[in-house]
Amino acid sequence: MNVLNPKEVAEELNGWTGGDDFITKVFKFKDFAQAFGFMTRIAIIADKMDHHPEWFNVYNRVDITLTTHDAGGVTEKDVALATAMEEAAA
Ligand code: H2B
Repeated sequence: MNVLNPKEVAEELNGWTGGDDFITKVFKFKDFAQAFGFMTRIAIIADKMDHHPEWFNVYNRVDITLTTHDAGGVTEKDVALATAMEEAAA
């Protein structure tokens, strides 16, 4: 799969930052239930996509890192999952 430039990818998304081989964003919710509801919806979508986030949750905050391990960088799969996250958090 084609590896993309993380900084260029991040610029096309809302609030994402590009690192060496990943894109990252901190999502903030009203409370834990909202954050975990988001994670639950994304878990189902991610598993169907066979593309899984690296994430860390504390209360209303979900720190997300997206990378395609098989490709060693950011790919269209990460763009698709990030876009699904934007829709789920809206
Ligand atoms: N998720 C992510 N983020 N990157 C991968 O390369 C990846 C994945 N590979 N989920 C999938 C699963 C692969 O390991 C399985 C065997 O299909």
